Amino acid sequence: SIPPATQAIQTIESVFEQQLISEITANLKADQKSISSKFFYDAIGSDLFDQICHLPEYYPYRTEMNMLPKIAADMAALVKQPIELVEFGAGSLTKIRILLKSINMIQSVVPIDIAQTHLQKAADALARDYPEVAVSPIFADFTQPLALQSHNTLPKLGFFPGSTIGNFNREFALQFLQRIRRTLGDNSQLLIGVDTKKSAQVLHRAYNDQAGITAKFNLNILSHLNHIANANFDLQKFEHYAFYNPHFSRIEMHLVSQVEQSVVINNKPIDLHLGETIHTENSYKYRPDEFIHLARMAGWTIQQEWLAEDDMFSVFLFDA
Ligand code: AVJ
Repeated sequence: SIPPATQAIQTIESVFEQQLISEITANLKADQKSISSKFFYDAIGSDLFDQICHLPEYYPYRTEMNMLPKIAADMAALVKQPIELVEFGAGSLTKIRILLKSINMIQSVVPIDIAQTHLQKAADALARDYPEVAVSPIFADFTQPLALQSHNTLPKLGFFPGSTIGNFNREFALQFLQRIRRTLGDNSQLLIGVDTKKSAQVLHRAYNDQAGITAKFNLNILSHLNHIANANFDLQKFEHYAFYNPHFSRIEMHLVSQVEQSVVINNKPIDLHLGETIHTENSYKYRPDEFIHLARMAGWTIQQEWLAEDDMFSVFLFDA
């Protein structure tokens, strides 16, 4: 028979899954249908995202990566006591590695990500390469409140690169920044990468690449739902559509229904009209002063700011 501890974990997991499925169906019944961006990241989606990062049109990843060695060197001079690095949405841990290379005061690393297998592999590899650093991955949806069961009293450095904060609307971004300030504690700092406002054409191209990888990434969210929410989306009946909405300073990604259709999800039908869209992602862009203002409203004090050439990307260090 199954030992009690295992049973308890299974119960928690299925409650978690049921909550996710209710959330998914509710959003697909709304006036403007939507699927939360966090569902992009199944194994295939995580791989496709890594491919997006290496596309010529997708400047945010490349630009931030080119900034990080200098940022890490500047940080190394600032960090004079042992710290714990906590990354929200850690993915493949490529960026953590750049920080570890320069900031030798990082004694412990807590990467948080929703893509379990992807993170487990990356965390194992990191632990092998840095045997002196404690690596404690957390598999969680970091958009939900989350307690860090602190296994030490080290001051925390929060790390939220890649402009993932751009997925949140302003209200939720503010709430998130407030919440992680509480989670990380009074002594903490936050290093965060934010994409900037720029030419609408440059933005448009970054989400409409020639190779069609972003389209695949967008469509793959449907195949992920087919697996986790018992849905029957036919990917052939949807088209990738991404555009810059200057009124909200955000890229919007949608999936446009190419026909009148009915999709079944968790045994319930969802009707889609020809041309109706499912909104899958927002990617908000901020002027540096706007973002500093938002962070200040959440209780964070600006410590240092790094801007890429032509202000293509921004990285900020805040004190709690
Ligand atoms: C991971 C949220 C920063 O918004 O640019 C890339 C995701 N979507 N191409 C972004 C994404 C389409 C990316 N973030």
